[in-house]
Amino acid sequence: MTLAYVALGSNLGDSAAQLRKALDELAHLRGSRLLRASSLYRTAPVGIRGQPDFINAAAVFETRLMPLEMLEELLSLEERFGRQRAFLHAPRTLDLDLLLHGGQVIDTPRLQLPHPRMHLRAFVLAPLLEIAPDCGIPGRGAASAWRTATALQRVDRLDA
Ligand code: PH2
Ligand code: MG
Ligand code: MG
Repeated sequence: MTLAYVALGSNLGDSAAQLRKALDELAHLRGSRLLRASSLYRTAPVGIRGQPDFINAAAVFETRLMPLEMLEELLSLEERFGRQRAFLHAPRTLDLDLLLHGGQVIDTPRLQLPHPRMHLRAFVLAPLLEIAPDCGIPGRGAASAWRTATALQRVDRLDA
């Protein structure tokens, strides 16, 4: 069994409701056990202009799925939530990004692990550190060490 970390995001429709529903679905992810899910966070868009705020969260699983199998499961869940890909970074009902899968380092067009930008994004780090304060990123060191570098990115935890 391997620990796998997933980032959730949405900025189209009722994003908070969609993330809560996605977490309910992820509790039944094939070959996996959802160990912990973070709070929801309202976050300023990063690398995108003129879009609404996002709701973001993170979850950690124990899984027997291989990384590409897990990716396929996540993409099919995005589709069931009506994800459209009109253009790069188009507003989305649900985005599920595989961040880490054990200590695996993978660099293929289909999948990169660890997620190549996770350490630069407060919307990933804040929820991730809530559920895994000691989380390490292969090749980057402690996730917590990157939080200061992202301190200017707005992330607000929503009330439970
Ligand atoms: N996702 C992106 C790009 N920018 N910004 C925020 N705040 N939240 C996201 O989930 C997000 C983003 C690409 O997937
Ligand atoms: Mg993403
Ligand atoms: Mg994605």
